[in-house]
Amino acid sequence: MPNNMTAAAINAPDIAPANLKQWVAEMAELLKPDSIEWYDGSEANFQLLTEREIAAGRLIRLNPELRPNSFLARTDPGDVARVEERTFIATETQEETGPTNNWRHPDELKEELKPHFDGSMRGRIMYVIPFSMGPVGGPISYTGVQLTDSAYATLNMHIMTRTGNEPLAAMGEDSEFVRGVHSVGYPLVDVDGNTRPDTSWPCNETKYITHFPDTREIFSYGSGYGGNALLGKKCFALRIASVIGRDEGWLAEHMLLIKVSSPEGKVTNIAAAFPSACGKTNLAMLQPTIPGWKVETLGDDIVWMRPGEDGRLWAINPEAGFFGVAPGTGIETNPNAVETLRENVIFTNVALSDEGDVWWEGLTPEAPKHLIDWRGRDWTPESGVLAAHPNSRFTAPIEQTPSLAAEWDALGGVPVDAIVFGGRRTTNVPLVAQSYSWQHGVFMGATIASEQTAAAEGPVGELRRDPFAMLPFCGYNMADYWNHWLKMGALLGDKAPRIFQVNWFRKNKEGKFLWPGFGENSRVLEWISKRVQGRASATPSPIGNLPTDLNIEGLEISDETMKELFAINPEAWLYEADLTDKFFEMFGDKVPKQLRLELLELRGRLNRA
Ligand code: GTP
Ligand code: SPV
Ligand code: MN
Repeated sequence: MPNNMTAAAINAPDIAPANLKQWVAEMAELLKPDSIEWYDGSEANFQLLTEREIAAGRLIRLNPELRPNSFLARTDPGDVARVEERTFIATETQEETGPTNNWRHPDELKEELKPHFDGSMRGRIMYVIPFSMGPVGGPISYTGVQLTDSAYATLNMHIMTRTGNEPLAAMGEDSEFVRGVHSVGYPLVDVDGNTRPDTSWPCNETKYITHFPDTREIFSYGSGYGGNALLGKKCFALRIASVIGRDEGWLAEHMLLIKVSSPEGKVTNIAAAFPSACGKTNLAMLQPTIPGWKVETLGDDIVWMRPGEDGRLWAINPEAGFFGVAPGTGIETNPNAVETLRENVIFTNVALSDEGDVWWEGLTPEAPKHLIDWRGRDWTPESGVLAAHPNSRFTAPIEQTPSLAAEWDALGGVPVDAIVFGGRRTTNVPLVAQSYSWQHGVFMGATIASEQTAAAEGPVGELRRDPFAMLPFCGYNMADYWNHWLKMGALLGDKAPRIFQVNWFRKNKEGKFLWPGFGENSRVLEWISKRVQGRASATPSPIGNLPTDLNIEGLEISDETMKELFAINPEAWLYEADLTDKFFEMFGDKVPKQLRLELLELRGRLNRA
């Protein structure tokens, strides 16, 4: 690529706006790719890239009879999850990003990144991916453009977002867009022109997942995996969008979105925030076990919510696909997900069967006799290692979901009736509780703790605070974010959704789950729906209103277990309150006084219990 990029070399389609072409040219000068291709979002373009990747040995086509138009990718064993330690937010002051994010000054970070990105695409194709988060042209939607040297990332973006000519044509001259630059950091040609062969999963040991909220830019380097590389997802739709939401008066959240219908046809739309790998996809596709109730899928990972003209909170799922955790997804636990995966899927780090299909722990009760594991090695049930990586994933189009709600791509979204916070808690936290107010609900969300999962590098199982399930995803100071939530509540007034907390993961002394979970969670959804409609009853407890009429008909569960599921131990909770104090200390005087008041009141209720 010549240093002075000519208009022809940019290879831009006629419809591309001038400011976009200008930016692509500037970036190409830095990245120095061999060539530039604009992704047009068509099936033909998708096929072209899959064929290229198969020929290069970076993608395996699965048996078309068993899994049509589906593919398997195996990553480098060092590139299997989000890297929170290497995720940065760049703002003028450290105070803006707060104590839960890695901070850098924008100028310093750009300087630091430059040598890494300089020539990082040598010998490669740079794909230009225009995309829309949310339906193209919707009032809550936003446009982004990702530059990437990864065909894998491009193919995943095709499934996860609305890509190509449609969002490009809707851009208009000088319109705003979020700029995302992604490089795996494995150039095939060096400065002197020496070439080297590609690997089956190019990446770099040095990784940078960086965000510049003020200029709405993302620079991601060194990883090809998931949220590190699909820039529309966590980088844009959560970290950058949370800042846009703060400035414009809306919310960008790590939530699923479902439409729950009662037997009488009464609809409750529910948004729920659970940390990574804590059951969002499962709840989003839940098949109720209780007669007459229906749950329909709107989204499983990200929700954008904005007050509508009617004063209610309206929500969209900005994505168009699922990037879901494979292990534990089976016919018993999530039949809708299994059905969603029948074709047109990219699987990453799952096992390959001898028939050319996929397998992972939990797909079927019994493992096949022989597999190729996620690292490409022979595997048998006696191998003593996992066949699929614990954070192995599927990328599948949302439209393939049997439980998909008709409103899933409605331009303005759906009105939200209830917001639910959850986490993975072995102890203390009851199956379900309702907050006493919006303010108390924000306190619930702000103080959620959860046991860490394999979705990010780090100590699996360790209990950590994950406020609003947004710890790794909030693009600004978490205390300011709580304040933003409080302000949104004041704005919504009595039209604000009701707020609940749930926990499917409480265990007994023997370490067994107390609650059957999965489809049976519909019983909790029923109670939440009825509470919203004023048709269910509750009794106050120190931590919130607990159900007195949870429907457990047909469920084999002892009175004792039910008691254990809802037990509130004041001492244990007072200890948690002390931990909350410590947690709040991190944010100093930025913690909204309303939340300090809620903590005081919680302690009061616990001391009286
Ligand atoms: P991200 O995509 O990482 O944001 O996560 P997610 O919240 O969508 O995760 P997902 O739904 O894929 O969570 C999967 C894990 O949660 C699997 O290990 C499931 O077995 C487990 N899980 C989901 N629902 C339940 C439940 O009701 N009970 C129990 N015990 N486990 C559950
Ligand atoms: C999560 O970790 O919450 C995910 C997967 O949804 S990733 O897109 O990799 O962040
Ligand atoms: Mn997620």
